[in-house]
Amino acid sequence: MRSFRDSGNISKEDANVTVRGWVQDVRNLGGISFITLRDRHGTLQITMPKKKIEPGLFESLTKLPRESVIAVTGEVKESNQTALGVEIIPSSFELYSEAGVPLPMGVVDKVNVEMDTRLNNRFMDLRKPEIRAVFEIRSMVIELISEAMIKNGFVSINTPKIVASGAEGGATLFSVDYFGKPAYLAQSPQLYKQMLMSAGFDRVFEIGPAFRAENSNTNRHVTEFISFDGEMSWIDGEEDITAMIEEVMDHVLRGLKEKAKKHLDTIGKEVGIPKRPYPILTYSECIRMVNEAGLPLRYGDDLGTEGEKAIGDIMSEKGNDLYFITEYPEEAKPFYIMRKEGTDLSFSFDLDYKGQEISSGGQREHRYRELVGNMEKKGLDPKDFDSYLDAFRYGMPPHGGWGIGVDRLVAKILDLPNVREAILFPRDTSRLVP
Ligand code: AMO
Repeated sequence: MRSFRDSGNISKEDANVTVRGWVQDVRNLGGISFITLRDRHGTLQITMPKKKIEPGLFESLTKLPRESVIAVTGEVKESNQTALGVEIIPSSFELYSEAGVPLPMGVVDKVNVEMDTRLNNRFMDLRKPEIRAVFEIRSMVIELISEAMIKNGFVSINTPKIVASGAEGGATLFSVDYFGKPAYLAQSPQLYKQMLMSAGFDRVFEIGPAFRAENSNTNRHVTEFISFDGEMSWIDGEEDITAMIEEVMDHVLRGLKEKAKKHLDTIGKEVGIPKRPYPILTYSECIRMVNEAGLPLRYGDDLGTEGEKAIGDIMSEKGNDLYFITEYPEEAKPFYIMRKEGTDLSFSFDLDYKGQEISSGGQREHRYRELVGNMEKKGLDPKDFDSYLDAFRYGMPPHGGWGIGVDRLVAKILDLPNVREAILFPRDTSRLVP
Protein backbone atom coordinates (compact mmCIF):
# COMPACT_ATOMS: atom_id res chain seq x y z
CA MET A 1 0.00 0.00 0.00
CA ARG A 2 1.22 3.50 -0.76
CA SER A 3 2.21 5.81 2.05
CA PHE A 4 -0.81 8.07 2.26
CA ARG A 5 -0.86 11.33 4.17
CA ASP A 6 -3.77 13.59 4.98
CA SER A 7 -4.07 17.21 5.99
CA GLY A 8 -3.96 16.12 9.62
CA ASN A 9 -0.54 14.45 9.47
CA ILE A 10 1.54 16.05 6.74
CA SER A 11 4.67 18.10 7.44
CA LYS A 12 7.60 19.60 5.60
CA GLU A 13 9.69 16.60 6.70
CA ASP A 14 7.67 14.43 4.32
CA ALA A 15 9.48 14.15 1.01
CA ASN A 16 7.16 12.46 -1.43
CA VAL A 17 3.55 11.68 -0.49
CA THR A 18 0.21 10.61 -1.83
CA VAL A 19 -2.83 12.53 -0.61
CA ARG A 20 -6.49 11.86 -1.33
CA GLY A 21 -9.65 13.87 -1.13
CA TRP A 22 -12.21 16.09 -2.81
CA VAL A 23 -11.30 18.90 -5.18
CA GLN A 24 -12.79 21.79 -3.28
CA ASP A 25 -11.56 24.49 -5.59
CA VAL A 26 -9.40 24.98 -8.69
CA ARG A 27 -7.75 28.34 -9.44
CA ASN A 28 -5.97 28.71 -12.76
CA LEU A 29 -3.81 31.81 -13.00
CA GLY A 30 -2.30 30.85 -16.35
CA GLY A 31 1.30 30.21 -15.44
CA ILE A 32 0.38 28.49 -12.23
CA SER A 33 -2.72 26.80 -10.91
CA PHE A 34 -3.86 25.58 -7.49
CA ILE A 35 -6.18 22.91 -6.22
CA THR A 36 -7.58 23.03 -2.72
CA LEU A 37 -7.91 19.38 -1.79
CA ARG A 38 -10.23 18.65 1.13
CA ASP A 39 -10.17 15.57 3.36
CA ARG A 40 -11.66 14.70 6.73
CA HIS A 41 -9.15 16.81 8.64
CA GLY A 42 -8.94 19.97 6.56
CA THR A 43 -7.49 21.16 3.27
CA LEU A 44 -4.18 20.88 1.44
CA GLN A 45 -2.83 22.97 -1.39
CA ILE A 46 -1.72 21.30 -4.60
CA THR A 47 0.43 23.80 -6.50
CA MET A 48 1.03 23.40 -10.23
CA PRO A 49 3.67 25.68 -11.77
CA LYS A 50 3.01 25.13 -15.49
CA LYS A 51 6.67 25.08 -16.49
CA LYS A 52 7.76 22.69 -13.77
CA ILE A 53 5.24 19.89 -14.17
CA GLU A 54 4.33 17.69 -17.06
CA PRO A 55 1.93 19.59 -19.42
CA GLY A 56 -0.66 16.77 -19.52
CA LEU A 57 -0.80 16.73 -15.75
CA PHE A 58 -1.33 20.49 -15.55
CA GLU A 59 -4.22 20.32 -18.03
CA SER A 60 -5.93 17.29 -16.48
CA LEU A 61 -5.76 18.58 -12.93
CA THR A 62 -6.75 22.14 -13.78
CA LYS A 63 -9.89 21.09 -15.64
CA LEU A 64 -11.21 18.83 -12.88
CA PRO A 65 -14.78 19.64 -11.85
CA ARG A 66 -15.15 20.72 -8.22
CA GLU A 67 -15.86 17.91 -5.72
CA SER A 68 -14.23 15.22 -7.87
CA VAL A 69 -12.33 12.66 -5.80
CA ILE A 70 -8.65 12.19 -6.58
CA ALA A 71 -5.33 10.96 -5.27
CA VAL A 72 -2.30 13.10 -5.93
CA THR A 73 1.30 11.99 -5.58
CA GLY A 74 3.98 14.63 -5.38
CA GLU A 75 6.72 16.42 -3.59
CA VAL A 76 6.06 18.23 -0.33
CA LYS A 77 7.46 21.76 -0.30
CA GLU A 78 7.58 24.26 2.46
CA SER A 79 5.27 27.22 1.83
CA ASN A 80 4.50 30.33 3.81
CA GLN A 81 1.36 30.89 1.72
CA THR A 82 -0.64 28.02 3.21
CA ALA A 83 -2.09 27.36 6.65
CA LEU A 84 -0.29 24.02 6.97
CA GLY A 85 3.05 25.54 5.92
CA VAL A 86 3.40 23.07 3.04
CA GLU A 87 2.20 22.60 -0.51
CA ILE A 88 2.39 19.62 -2.86
CA ILE A 89 3.88 19.76 -6.33
CA PRO A 90 2.22 16.88 -8.17
CA SER A 91 4.06 14.27 -10.23
CA SER A 92 1.02 12.05 -10.89
CA PHE A 93 -2.64 11.77 -9.99
CA GLU A 94 -5.48 9.30 -10.08
CA LEU A 95 -9.10 10.23 -10.71
CA TYR A 96 -11.33 8.03 -8.57
CA SER A 97 -14.60 9.78 -9.34
CA GLU A 98 -15.40 12.80 -11.49
CA ALA A 99 -18.13 15.00 -10.00
CA GLY A 100 -21.13 15.97 -12.11
CA VAL A 101 -21.76 19.60 -13.07
CA PRO A 102 -23.48 21.64 -11.76
CA LEU A 103 -23.36 20.59 -8.12
CA PRO A 104 -26.74 20.26 -6.37
CA MET A 105 -25.43 22.76 -3.82
CA GLY A 106 -22.09 24.32 -3.00
CA VAL A 107 -19.78 23.15 -0.26
CA VAL A 108 -17.84 26.34 0.38
CA ASP A 109 -19.94 28.99 -1.38
CA LYS A 110 -21.05 31.64 1.05
CA VAL A 111 -24.71 31.55 0.05
CA ASN A 112 -27.56 30.76 2.38
CA VAL A 113 -29.12 27.49 1.36
CA GLU A 114 -32.54 26.49 2.71
CA MET A 115 -32.57 23.71 5.27
CA ASP A 116 -34.73 21.57 2.97
CA THR A 117 -32.17 21.82 0.13
CA ARG A 118 -29.41 20.98 2.57
CA LEU A 119 -31.24 17.95 3.91
CA ASN A 120 -32.22 16.79 0.42
CA ASN A 121 -28.50 16.79 -0.42
CA ARG A 122 -27.25 15.78 3.00
CA PHE A 123 -24.17 13.90 1.70
CA MET A 124 -23.07 17.19 0.17
CA ASP A 125 -24.08 19.32 3.14
CA LEU A 126 -22.04 17.05 5.41
CA ARG A 127 -18.92 17.80 3.37
CA LYS A 128 -18.89 21.21 5.06
CA PRO A 129 -16.42 21.01 7.92
CA GLU A 130 -18.67 22.99 10.28
CA ILE A 131 -21.58 20.63 9.64
CA ARG A 132 -19.49 17.48 9.95
CA ALA A 133 -17.98 18.78 13.21
CA VAL A 134 -21.43 18.54 14.82
CA PHE A 135 -21.35 14.79 14.24
CA GLU A 136 -17.78 14.37 15.41
CA ILE A 137 -18.95 16.06 18.64
CA ARG A 138 -22.11 13.95 18.75
CA SER A 139 -19.97 10.83 18.53
CA MET A 140 -17.94 12.09 21.49
CA VAL A 141 -21.11 12.81 23.48
CA ILE A 142 -22.23 9.22 23.02
CA GLU A 143 -18.82 7.89 23.98
CA LEU A 144 -18.70 10.11 27.08
CA ILE A 145 -22.20 9.02 28.13
CA SER A 146 -21.19 5.35 27.89
CA GLU A 147 -17.97 6.04 29.77
CA ALA A 148 -19.83 7.71 32.66
CA MET A 149 -22.48 5.01 32.82
CA ILE A 150 -20.07 2.09 32.77
CA LYS A 151 -17.92 3.79 35.41
CA ASN A 152 -21.03 3.92 37.60
CA GLY A 153 -21.81 0.21 37.23
CA PHE A 154 -24.51 0.39 34.54
CA VAL A 155 -24.86 -2.45 32.04
CA SER A 156 -25.29 -1.49 28.38
CA ILE A 157 -28.46 -3.08 26.95
CA ASN A 158 -30.45 -3.29 23.70
CA THR A 159 -34.21 -3.72 23.83
CA PRO A 160 -36.68 -4.55 21.02
CA LYS A 161 -37.79 -1.81 18.69
CA ILE A 162 -40.78 -3.75 17.34
CA VAL A 163 -43.21 -4.05 20.22
CA ALA A 164 -46.76 -5.10 21.04
CA SER A 165 -47.76 -2.17 23.26
CA GLY A 166 -46.83 1.48 23.60
CA ALA A 167 -45.44 2.95 26.79
CA GLU A 168 -45.81 6.65 26.07
CA GLY A 169 -49.44 7.07 24.98
CA GLY A 170 -51.43 5.89 21.99
CA ALA A 171 -51.33 9.17 20.07
CA THR A 172 -47.73 8.83 18.92
CA LEU A 173 -47.61 5.12 18.04
CA PHE A 174 -46.41 4.01 14.62
CA SER A 175 -48.23 0.84 13.58
CA VAL A 176 -46.45 -2.06 11.91
CA ASP A 177 -48.03 -5.08 10.27
CA TYR A 178 -46.17 -7.89 12.01
CA PHE A 179 -47.04 -10.98 9.96
CA GLY A 180 -50.72 -10.12 10.24
CA LYS A 181 -50.54 -9.16 13.93
CA PRO A 182 -50.70 -5.55 15.11
CA ALA A 183 -47.37 -4.22 16.35
CA TYR A 184 -45.72 -0.84 16.90
CA LEU A 185 -42.35 0.86 16.68
CA ALA A 186 -41.01 1.36 20.20
CA GLN A 187 -41.61 4.87 21.56
CA SER A 188 -39.03 4.23 24.29
CA PRO A 189 -37.38 1.26 26.03
CA GLN A 190 -39.45 2.06 29.12
CA LEU A 191 -41.19 -1.26 29.74
CA TYR A 192 -38.10 -3.35 28.99
CA LYS A 193 -35.65 -1.38 31.09
CA GLN A 194 -38.06 -1.72 34.02
CA MET A 195 -38.47 -5.46 33.46
CA LEU A 196 -34.68 -5.75 33.70
CA MET A 197 -34.87 -4.30 37.21
CA SER A 198 -36.99 -7.29 38.16
CA ALA A 199 -34.36 -9.51 36.51
CA GLY A 200 -31.76 -8.15 38.93
CA PHE A 201 -29.48 -6.10 36.69
CA ASP A 202 -29.81 -3.18 39.14
CA ARG A 203 -28.44 -0.61 36.69
CA VAL A 204 -28.92 -0.55 32.91
CA PHE A 205 -28.60 1.99 30.14
CA GLU A 206 -29.42 2.06 26.46
CA ILE A 207 -28.62 4.47 23.67
CA GLY A 208 -30.95 3.54 20.86
CA PRO A 209 -33.65 4.68 18.46
CA ALA A 210 -37.12 5.67 19.62
CA PHE A 211 -40.05 6.37 17.34
CA ARG A 212 -42.94 8.81 17.79
CA ALA A 213 -45.67 9.52 15.27
CA GLU A 214 -45.39 13.18 16.23
CA ASN A 215 -47.66 14.88 13.75
CA SER A 216 -46.33 18.37 14.26
CA ASN A 217 -43.67 20.38 12.55
CA THR A 218 -41.54 21.97 15.25
CA ASN A 219 -37.82 22.58 15.59
CA ARG A 220 -37.56 20.09 18.47
CA HIS A 221 -39.70 17.14 17.39
CA VAL A 222 -38.73 14.43 14.95
CA THR A 223 -40.35 11.06 14.39
CA GLU A 224 -37.19 9.05 15.03
CA PHE A 225 -34.74 10.12 17.72
CA ILE A 226 -31.98 8.59 19.78
CA SER A 227 -32.88 8.09 23.38
CA PHE A 228 -30.33 7.68 26.15
CA ASP A 229 -32.18 5.76 28.83
CA GLY A 230 -31.04 4.85 32.31
CA GLU A 231 -32.81 2.75 34.92
CA MET A 232 -31.60 1.94 38.44
CA SER A 233 -32.83 -0.14 41.36
CA TRP A 234 -32.71 0.31 45.13
CA ILE A 235 -33.30 4.04 44.99
CA ASP A 236 -34.60 5.90 48.05
CA GLY A 237 -36.26 8.55 45.93
CA GLU A 238 -36.05 10.52 42.71
CA GLU A 239 -33.07 12.49 44.15
CA ASP A 240 -30.90 9.40 43.52
CA ILE A 241 -31.81 9.58 39.85
CA THR A 242 -31.35 13.32 39.41
CA ALA A 243 -27.94 13.02 41.12
CA MET A 244 -26.92 10.33 38.63
CA ILE A 245 -28.06 12.40 35.64
CA GLU A 246 -26.16 15.38 36.98
CA GLU A 247 -23.00 13.30 37.19
CA VAL A 248 -23.37 12.06 33.61
CA MET A 249 -24.14 15.50 32.22
CA ASP A 250 -21.17 17.01 34.00
CA HIS A 251 -18.89 14.26 32.68
CA VAL A 252 -20.14 14.80 29.12
CA LEU A 253 -19.76 18.59 29.17
CA ARG A 254 -16.34 18.56 30.85
CA GLY A 255 -15.19 15.78 28.51
CA LEU A 256 -16.20 17.82 25.47
CA LYS A 257 -14.48 20.92 26.75
CA GLU A 258 -11.32 18.88 27.18
CA LYS A 259 -11.37 16.70 24.06
CA ALA A 260 -13.47 18.42 21.41
CA LYS A 261 -11.67 21.75 21.13
CA LYS A 262 -10.73 21.27 17.48
CA HIS A 263 -14.32 20.52 16.44
CA LEU A 264 -15.78 23.22 18.66
CA ASP A 265 -13.40 25.72 17.08
CA THR A 266 -14.57 24.60 13.63
CA ILE A 267 -18.13 25.55 14.61
CA GLY A 268 -17.03 28.57 16.61
CA LYS A 269 -18.61 27.37 19.88
CA GLU A 270 -17.59 26.91 23.47
CA VAL A 271 -19.08 24.46 25.94
CA GLY A 272 -20.33 25.97 29.16
CA ILE A 273 -20.16 23.90 32.37
CA PRO A 274 -23.29 24.65 34.41
CA LYS A 275 -22.91 25.12 38.15
CA ARG A 276 -23.60 22.11 40.39
CA PRO A 277 -25.85 21.18 42.03
CA TYR A 278 -28.30 21.88 39.22
CA PRO A 279 -31.19 23.89 40.68
CA ILE A 280 -34.49 22.16 41.31
CA LEU A 281 -37.67 24.08 40.54
CA THR A 282 -41.10 22.73 41.28
CA TYR A 283 -43.74 22.65 38.59
CA SER A 284 -45.86 25.11 40.66
CA GLU A 285 -42.94 27.54 40.86
CA CYS A 286 -42.55 27.26 37.09
CA ILE A 287 -46.19 28.12 36.51
CA ARG A 288 -45.71 31.18 38.73
CA MET A 289 -42.55 32.16 36.82
CA VAL A 290 -44.21 31.92 33.41
CA ASN A 291 -47.25 33.84 34.67
CA GLU A 292 -44.93 36.60 35.88
CA ALA A 293 -43.30 36.54 32.43
CA GLY A 294 -46.75 37.28 30.97
CA LEU A 295 -47.84 33.83 29.76
CA PRO A 296 -51.38 32.86 30.82
CA LEU A 297 -50.69 29.22 31.80
CA ARG A 298 -52.77 27.56 34.49
CA TYR A 299 -51.86 24.87 37.00
CA GLY A 300 -52.10 21.54 35.15
CA ASP A 301 -51.13 22.99 31.76
CA ASP A 302 -48.12 21.71 29.87
CA LEU A 303 -45.34 24.30 30.14
CA GLY A 304 -44.96 24.07 26.36
CA THR A 305 -42.26 25.60 24.16
CA GLU A 306 -43.03 29.16 25.26
CA GLY A 307 -43.20 28.37 28.96
CA GLU A 308 -39.97 26.35 28.89
CA LYS A 309 -38.23 29.16 27.03
CA ALA A 310 -39.42 31.80 29.51
CA ILE A 311 -38.07 29.72 32.41
CA GLY A 312 -34.85 29.05 30.49
CA ASP A 313 -34.26 32.78 30.00
CA ILE A 314 -34.67 33.46 33.72
CA MET A 315 -32.42 30.53 34.70
CA SER A 316 -29.69 31.28 32.14
CA GLU A 317 -29.46 34.84 33.44
CA LYS A 318 -28.49 33.35 36.79
CA GLY A 319 -25.91 31.10 35.12
CA ASN A 320 -28.07 27.97 35.39
CA ASP A 321 -28.31 26.44 31.93
CA LEU A 322 -29.35 23.05 33.35
CA TYR A 323 -32.09 22.65 35.95
CA PHE A 324 -34.63 20.09 37.06
CA ILE A 325 -38.36 20.65 37.28
CA THR A 326 -40.06 18.37 39.83
CA GLU A 327 -43.43 17.75 41.47
CA TYR A 328 -45.48 17.50 38.31
CA PRO A 329 -49.17 16.76 38.78
CA GLU A 330 -49.58 13.01 38.38
CA GLU A 331 -52.19 13.58 35.71
CA ALA A 332 -49.49 14.96 33.40
CA LYS A 333 -47.25 11.91 33.81
CA PRO A 334 -47.42 8.32 32.48
CA PHE A 335 -48.85 5.32 34.38
CA TYR A 336 -45.43 3.95 35.35
CA ILE A 337 -44.57 7.00 37.49
CA MET A 338 -45.21 6.72 41.24
CA ARG A 339 -47.84 9.03 42.67
CA LYS A 340 -47.23 11.02 45.85
CA GLU A 341 -49.83 9.62 48.21
CA GLY A 342 -52.34 12.11 49.60
CA THR A 343 -51.53 14.69 46.90
CA ASP A 344 -52.16 15.14 43.19
CA LEU A 345 -48.39 15.07 42.57
CA SER A 346 -45.96 12.50 41.21
CA PHE A 347 -42.36 11.50 41.87
CA SER A 348 -41.21 12.71 38.46
CA PHE A 349 -39.02 15.35 36.94
CA ASP A 350 -37.90 16.92 33.72
CA LEU A 351 -34.40 18.16 33.01
CA ASP A 352 -34.39 21.36 30.99
CA TYR A 353 -31.33 22.76 29.20
CA LYS A 354 -31.25 26.37 28.01
CA GLY A 355 -35.03 26.57 27.95
CA GLN A 356 -35.88 23.19 26.44
CA GLU A 357 -36.86 19.86 27.95
CA ILE A 358 -34.16 17.33 27.17
CA SER A 359 -35.14 14.61 29.62
CA SER A 360 -37.90 13.25 31.78
CA GLY A 361 -37.82 10.57 34.40
CA GLY A 362 -38.83 9.66 37.88
CA GLN A 363 -39.40 7.03 40.48
CA ARG A 364 -41.48 4.14 39.14
CA GLU A 365 -44.49 2.51 40.69
CA HIS A 366 -42.99 -0.87 41.61
CA ARG A 367 -46.01 -2.16 43.56
CA TYR A 368 -48.12 -4.41 41.34
CA ARG A 369 -51.55 -3.41 42.65
CA GLU A 370 -50.83 0.31 42.55
CA LEU A 371 -49.39 0.00 39.04
CA VAL A 372 -52.52 -1.72 37.76
CA GLY A 373 -54.56 1.01 39.51
CA ASN A 374 -52.52 3.71 37.70
CA MET A 375 -53.20 2.02 34.36
CA GLU A 376 -56.91 1.84 35.00
CA LYS A 377 -57.09 5.48 36.06
CA LYS A 378 -55.41 6.45 32.80
CA GLY A 379 -57.94 4.43 30.78
CA LEU A 380 -55.44 1.70 29.82
CA ASP A 381 -56.29 -1.99 29.78
CA PRO A 382 -53.82 -3.89 32.03
CA LYS A 383 -54.35 -6.93 29.77
CA ASP A 384 -52.40 -5.11 27.05
CA PHE A 385 -49.43 -5.02 29.40
CA ASP A 386 -49.53 -8.59 30.69
CA SER A 387 -45.91 -9.54 30.09
CA TYR A 388 -44.69 -6.24 31.58
CA LEU A 389 -46.92 -6.69 34.61
CA ASP A 390 -45.63 -10.22 35.20
CA ALA A 391 -42.27 -8.71 36.10
CA PHE A 392 -44.03 -6.84 38.93
CA ARG A 393 -46.01 -9.86 40.11
CA TYR A 394 -43.00 -11.89 41.12
CA GLY A 395 -40.64 -9.52 42.89
CA MET A 396 -39.68 -6.02 41.76
CA PRO A 397 -37.27 -3.72 43.61
CA PRO A 398 -37.95 0.01 44.01
CA HIS A 399 -36.46 1.73 40.98
CA GLY A 400 -36.43 4.74 38.73
CA GLY A 401 -34.78 6.18 35.67
CA TRP A 402 -34.77 8.67 32.85
CA GLY A 403 -34.73 9.18 29.10
CA ILE A 404 -32.61 11.89 27.52
CA GLY A 405 -33.08 12.88 23.88
CA VAL A 406 -29.53 12.69 22.49
CA ASP A 407 -30.41 14.82 19.45
CA ARG A 408 -31.85 17.58 21.61
CA LEU A 409 -28.91 17.33 23.97
CA VAL A 410 -26.38 17.81 21.15
CA ALA A 411 -28.43 20.61 19.60
CA LYS A 412 -28.56 22.44 22.93
CA ILE A 413 -24.87 21.95 23.76
CA LEU A 414 -24.04 23.59 20.43
CA ASP A 415 -26.93 26.11 20.44
CA LEU A 416 -28.22 24.73 17.14
CA PRO A 417 -31.58 26.28 16.27
CA ASN A 418 -33.21 23.03 15.17
CA VAL A 419 -32.90 19.44 16.46
CA ARG A 420 -32.56 18.30 12.83
CA GLU A 421 -29.13 19.97 12.71
CA ALA A 422 -27.92 17.31 15.16
CA ILE A 423 -29.31 14.37 13.14
CA LEU A 424 -27.57 12.97 10.07
CA PHE A 425 -30.72 11.98 8.21
CA PRO A 426 -33.70 13.39 10.15
CA ARG A 427 -37.17 11.90 9.93
CA ASP A 428 -40.23 14.09 10.31
CA THR A 429 -43.79 14.32 9.01
CA SER A 430 -42.63 15.27 5.54
CA ARG A 431 -39.21 13.62 5.31
CA LEU A 432 -38.57 9.96 4.58
CA VAL A 433 -35.60 10.40 2.22
CA PRO A 434 -32.67 10.53 2.14
P1 AMO B 1 -40.26 11.39 27.18
O1 AMO B 1 -41.43 11.01 26.38
O2 AMO B 1 -40.34 12.70 27.91
O3 AMO B 1 -39.96 10.31 28.32
O4 AMO B 1 -38.97 11.38 26.28
C1 AMO B 1 -37.69 11.55 26.83
C2 AMO B 1 -36.89 12.56 26.04
O5 AMO B 1 -36.79 12.14 24.69
C3 AMO B 1 -36.74 13.25 23.82
N1 AMO B 1 -37.86 13.19 22.87
C4 AMO B 1 -37.79 13.62 21.59
N2 AMO B 1 -36.78 14.15 20.89
C5 AMO B 1 -37.01 14.49 19.59
N3 AMO B 1 -38.20 14.29 18.96
C6 AMO B 1 -39.25 13.75 19.65
N4 AMO B 1 -40.41 13.54 19.01
C7 AMO B 1 -39.07 13.38 21.02
N5 AMO B 1 -39.86 12.83 21.96
C8 AMO B 1 -39.12 12.73 23.08
C9 AMO B 1 -36.85 14.48 24.69
C10 AMO B 1 -37.50 13.94 25.94
O6 AMO B 1 -37.21 14.72 27.08
N6 AMO B 1 -39.88 6.78 29.07
C11 AMO B 1 -39.72 8.18 29.38
C12 AMO B 1 -38.40 8.46 30.05
C13 AMO B 1 -38.29 7.85 31.43
O7 AMO B 1 -39.13 8.14 32.30
O8 AMO B 1 -37.36 7.08 31.63
C14 AMO B 1 -39.85 8.96 28.08
O9 AMO B 1 -39.77 8.46 27.00
O10 AMO B 1 -35.54 14.95 24.96
